[in-house]
Amino acid sequence: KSAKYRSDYRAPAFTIVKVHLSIDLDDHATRVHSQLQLKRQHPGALELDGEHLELLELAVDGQTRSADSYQLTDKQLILNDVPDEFTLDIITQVNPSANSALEGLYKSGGAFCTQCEAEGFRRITYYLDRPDVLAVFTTTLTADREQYPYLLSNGNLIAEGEQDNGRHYATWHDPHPKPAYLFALVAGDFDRLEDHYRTVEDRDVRLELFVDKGNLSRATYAMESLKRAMQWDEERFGFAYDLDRYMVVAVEFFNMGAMENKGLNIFNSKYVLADQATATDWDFVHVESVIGHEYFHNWTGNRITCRDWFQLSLKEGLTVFRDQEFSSDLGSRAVHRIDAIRVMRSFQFNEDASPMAHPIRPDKVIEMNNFYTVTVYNKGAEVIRMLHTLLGEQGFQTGMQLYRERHDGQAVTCEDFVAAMETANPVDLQQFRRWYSQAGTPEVRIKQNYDAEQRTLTLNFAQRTPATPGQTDKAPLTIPLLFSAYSTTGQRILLKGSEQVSEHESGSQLYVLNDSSATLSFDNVEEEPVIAWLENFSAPVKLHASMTTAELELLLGHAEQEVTRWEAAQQIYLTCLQQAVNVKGSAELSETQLQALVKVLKAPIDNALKALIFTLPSAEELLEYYPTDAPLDAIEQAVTSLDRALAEALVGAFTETYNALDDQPEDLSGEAMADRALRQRCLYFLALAQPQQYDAEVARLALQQGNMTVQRGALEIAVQHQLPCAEQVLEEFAEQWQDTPLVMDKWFAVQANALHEKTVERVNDLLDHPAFSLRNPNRVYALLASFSRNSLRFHQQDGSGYKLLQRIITQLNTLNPQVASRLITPFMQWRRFDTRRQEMLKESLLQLQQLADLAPDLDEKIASALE
Ligand code: BAL
Ligand code: ZN
Repeated sequence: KSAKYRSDYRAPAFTIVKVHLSIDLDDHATRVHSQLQLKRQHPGALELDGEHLELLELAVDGQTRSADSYQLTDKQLILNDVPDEFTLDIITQVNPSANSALEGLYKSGGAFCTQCEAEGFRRITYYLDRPDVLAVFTTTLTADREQYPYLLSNGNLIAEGEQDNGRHYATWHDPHPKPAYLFALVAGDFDRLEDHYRTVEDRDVRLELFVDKGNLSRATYAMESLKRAMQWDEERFGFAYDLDRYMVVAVEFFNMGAMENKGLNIFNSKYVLADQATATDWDFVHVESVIGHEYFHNWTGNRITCRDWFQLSLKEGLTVFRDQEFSSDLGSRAVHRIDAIRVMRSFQFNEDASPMAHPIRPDKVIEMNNFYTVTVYNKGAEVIRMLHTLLGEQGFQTGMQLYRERHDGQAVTCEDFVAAMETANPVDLQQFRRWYSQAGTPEVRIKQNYDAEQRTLTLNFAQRTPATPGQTDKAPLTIPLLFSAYSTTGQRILLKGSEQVSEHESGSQLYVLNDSSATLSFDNVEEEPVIAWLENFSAPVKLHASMTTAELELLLGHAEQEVTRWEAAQQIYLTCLQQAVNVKGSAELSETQLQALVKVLKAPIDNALKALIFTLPSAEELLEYYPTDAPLDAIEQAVTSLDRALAEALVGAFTETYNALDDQPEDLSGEAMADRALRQRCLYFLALAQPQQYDAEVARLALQQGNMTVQRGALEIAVQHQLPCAEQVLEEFAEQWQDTPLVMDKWFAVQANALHEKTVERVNDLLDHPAFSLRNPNRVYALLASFSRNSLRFHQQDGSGYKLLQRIITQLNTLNPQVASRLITPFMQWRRFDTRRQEMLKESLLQLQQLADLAPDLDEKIASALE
């Protein structure tokens, strides 16, 4: 596969006005008759995409074409000699049962389903498989009636009926022109949950959720979430739903989380099925946010779509921002913000520092599937959030409305979005646009100077973005810095007198750094303030503000913004951890730090926030600070010793907190979830400090059915701390849940995440477990993606982690390249480690590169890693 460049965009010679698909579903030989109405837009041949297809017939305006009148390759069907407007009939055949890549049409369990984004439709029929070709689809599905009672596709059902051979058919019509990536079909036997929603425009929408038989009771939370999402989008963005039906189908085999196909979302079952017994509190949160995310795509993605795949962040960055706001408006804003910040710091900064670093709008792509990344999605959302910070809620919404007025029904670019925001607001976003074109994590340095005699405060700012592959010279970015200043007694102070600083609607003050260096001065400042910078993570940057521990303790105890308190705790931990790494010793917390933390535990603040404050930075977050020759052993010692130091010093406070919190297994309220999260953190530390004393309690909770948050949490503690009960508990838990794959995934993940040295061997053994299968992406993610993120064990000195993952990637290369490609991430940064590890990692990459039939997904990443 060759590289494509953003700058090479050309509109296609033809567009497709209408398409009628007749799909005769069969496990091994599905016949697809596609009738296209084509219309010329530019000179040139008609170049249709198609892969893994058997062409049976081709006719132009009803006249059969012989094989010498077209060119057929394994990727394209090219017709040169065609009229400017004509009808093209194509009959092809595919084998859904042989499709283990799960792109195009495939079987998931007993059902047929599709995944077309980004380029899966070309595995169903020859087509102009690109997002700037918008066609009106009519789809007729035919299948065996008994096996496949439900036949679903996009839009509205316009006809259905029986055939005399035991088969039946259904015809669907979607009035909204759409690109092929939003096409979907499902055929199968399901349990169905129905509800209704009346939109603000008075449309009665029938909502239907399809799940595997026997799972109906686990679908209600998703349905409630859907109704909340529909209402929220009307209220906050003014977007109402536009069809009479909205269907969601949950399937067992799915590469991604879910897919926003018009009117017919297809979901990975893990983001639909949830009840208290089998799903954790975070699972419920994820169900709500993914249901929201796919629903919000109806406007940001479907009605207004992408011109080309380089613009993916146009819909994904914006829709992630929207789903984050949805979760924050409905739940705890701070908790959701902290979650998003952790994703950025643990994964996106890492990607920015890797050979696959790319801007949120990439310039060069070989395999599009490789660009569904934390950069395009999560950094993309941070870029939208910065616009929101700069423009304010009202300005942002005015921009959104103009974007909609200008582009409804079109396939557009990121530039079109920024231009709408700019026209709708009195702002020049010329420099801001660099966020779309520059890769890498900017670093911001802030120095503070207080002259007590003159009572002046001087702040010096500098920004710099390190070079990334193919981009050596970086220009300064527009960086919104939210901040709050505090007196030494913890009183909020407003820094006044600078035109460049404004009061922001979030409650913080705002300074926008535009230049590579800048200075701000303030007169009449009574005392040297303690300043919390980058509040709410107001820009996706690394901040160096050299705060003292005393200043951080003050912010931990007094900051008005909850996220700032959490941030102060993280900085305290990180400073301890880095000191320990530097001396290759154990991490320690000072008496004042411990006291400050005990105060947090007793303070009248949200228990969910407390739980997060008592969640220490991971080894992966710490690794970010060591771009070369990463001291893995010292990091392991630092991380484990800090856990222990905190556990042992705070036994009393943890015991008191643990005993005071109620266990309310039935309650799904935010408050009950927060209590469970804090109880879990306390138990984690208590079982570490007093393993014998807590062994029985942990075992009891891990096996007591009723609330999966509690059960999984206890299981994790048993395994992580290798409590005496661990093996017994693992065995009995597996017996309890052997028939519930999504719960078994937790069981796999807990073992793959464990920091202790037996993990590699255990993961190896689990590959043979009857509940495991390489064919199901959820199983692979649970066991192997978890393991690939467990840096300390993956990089184990003897190289056994490397060998294990290399073996799996080799198998998945042919089975499911998209999933294989996700697992290769930890190999990419091989240059960051010591010589011995570098040699082993490089050898694995070289061996993978030699594979016969190496998938383009892997080829692109390996080539960039070795460049
Ligand atoms: N469009 C792919 C899945 C998602 O981001 O919603
Ligand atoms: Zn999305």
